[in-house]
Amino acid sequence: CRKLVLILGDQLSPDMSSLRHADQKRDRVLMVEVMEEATYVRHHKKKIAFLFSAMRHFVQELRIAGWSVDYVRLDASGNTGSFKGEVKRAVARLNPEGILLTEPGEWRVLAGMRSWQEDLGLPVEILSDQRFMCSPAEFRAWATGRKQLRMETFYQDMRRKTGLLMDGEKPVGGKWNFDKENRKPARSDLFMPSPKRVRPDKVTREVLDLVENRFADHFGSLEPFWFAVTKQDAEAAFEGFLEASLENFGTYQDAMLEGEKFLYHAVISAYLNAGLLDALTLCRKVETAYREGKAPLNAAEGFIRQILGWREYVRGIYWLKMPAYASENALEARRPLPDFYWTGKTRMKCVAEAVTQTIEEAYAHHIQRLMVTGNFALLAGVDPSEVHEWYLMVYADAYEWVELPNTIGMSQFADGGLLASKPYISSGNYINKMSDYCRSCSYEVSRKTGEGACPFNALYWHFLDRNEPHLRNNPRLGQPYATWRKMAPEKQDQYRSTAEAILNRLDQREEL
Ligand code: FAD
Ligand code: DLZ
Ligand code: SF4
Repeated sequence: CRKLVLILGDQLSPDMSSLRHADQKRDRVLMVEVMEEATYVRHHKKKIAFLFSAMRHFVQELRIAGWSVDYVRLDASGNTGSFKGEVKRAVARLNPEGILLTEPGEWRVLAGMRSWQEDLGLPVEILSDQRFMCSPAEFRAWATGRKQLRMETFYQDMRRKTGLLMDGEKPVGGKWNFDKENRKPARSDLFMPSPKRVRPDKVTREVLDLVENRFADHFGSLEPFWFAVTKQDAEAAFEGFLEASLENFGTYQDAMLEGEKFLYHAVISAYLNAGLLDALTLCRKVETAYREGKAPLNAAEGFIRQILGWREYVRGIYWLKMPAYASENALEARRPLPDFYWTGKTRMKCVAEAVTQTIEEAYAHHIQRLMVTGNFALLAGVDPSEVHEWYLMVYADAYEWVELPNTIGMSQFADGGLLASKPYISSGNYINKMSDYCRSCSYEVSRKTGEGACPFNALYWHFLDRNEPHLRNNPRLGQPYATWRKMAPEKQDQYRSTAEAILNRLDQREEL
């Protein structure tokens, strides 16, 4: 063949730049299931199953569209287990003139590819990934010379660039951001839509058997498995969201309810990140729903901000700051990740709910990740690299380019405030306001200190107290620090000793 076109497992779109630059008649596509990618962190079983099944379905589509494809299954004889090993074997087999691919999503993989040209003795052409609306180079140009790299400013520029929700030069509705309207707690008697569930076909069943056999000791439940694994089903899932959930998406974006794993969230991140859905298309559809009067502006703007704003922004930060970003630890947090992140066995109802549904679904919505599991880890001083590894492992949508800035920056403040203007911390009060978890928790949210008090309460003050040298000058923490300083010394000591007893339990690996 002329060129070997390597398609990675999260590049499952017929519009990939690599395919657009290839010649169907003369070039050959290569896709590989490799142990290295399945185990560089020991991914949730559902994530591996989703990706392998989506890859196998995508190959069928490519072949129908006329491409010749070499597809290497995980259990194929001779599978070397790595991208490089498989490319090497394919080069020996097919003798191509060169290799063509779209840039990978992770620094680790790109760093490996940089040596291929020399090692294989062939030209390796790496194209930019056109699925994103802002390239790493554009983001770097945007970032250059700025004192602060705030998402909000970036997002406004992206609105102007794409014209999404714009009336000429002005944002639709006269404001860029309707977040203030998006903080309502939900009620369990509201009608809750449920994401589209797809019954596993023969291809998926085969993959489920493979994963059960080869990855039995990985985290999470494999079944029931209901993810979409084709573009068609992923698009249907998104249409379901537009019809049933978008209307309430904004209003209840920060809400949490016991037993409600999805609320009004889209549950599409795994599809989007793997290439089954296209980001700009989703945003345009949501804008159309708003313009046709099918969704309020706070919902449409909120959704578009997540994708056009946050998703593009975190990717920009990732490529701007890697590789150093992965080992940032501005607050010098060193505690190991508590065992209950793996088991869900804790008396803290909010944490138990978030972890249990993560085990079951490889999914938790944003506010669970940020305000429950992320918040607890931050308050308890868990080593951010352990927190990062957990998030990368347990969610079906996790790839380092999106997970790392969300964890290191947004959730753990380990970059010292590059991404977030203040640490996302809260006491039990906020969780109680936004959820109904506390009602059935064995801790008492209104109790601040002593036996039976909600652990988030004392840990909150302990966090501020112990990190004062790092945080005292943060303007957004002025108020809590003022409250802390005004507090009676005996009260402060009660908080300190309650928090230390909790941290001690963690260190002794006792139940919490
Ligand atoms: P919805 O709430 O319906 O939002 C719609 C879409 O907006 C999402 O599908 C997603 O593509 C995008 N989006 C929303 N928030 C963010 C964000 N902060 N960053 C990037 N995109 C966003 N998202 C991932 O895709 N992969 C990850 O590995 C990941 N790790 C995270 C780790 C932590 C600690 C935190 C706090 C957040 C993380 N997120 C990650 C962001 C967010 O939680 C998920 O995108 C979201 O929960 C996915 O569910 P959904 O499709 O129902 O999203
Ligand atoms: C996540 C993942 C897994 C589990 N397995 C594979 C695989 O076998 N083959 C493949 O091409 N890609 C896989 N991936 C996705 C890659 O890890 C992803 O492409 C890189 O991390 C770059 O984002
Ligand atoms: Fe979580 Fe505290 Fe509420 Fe229990 S009381 S659910 S630990 S916030």
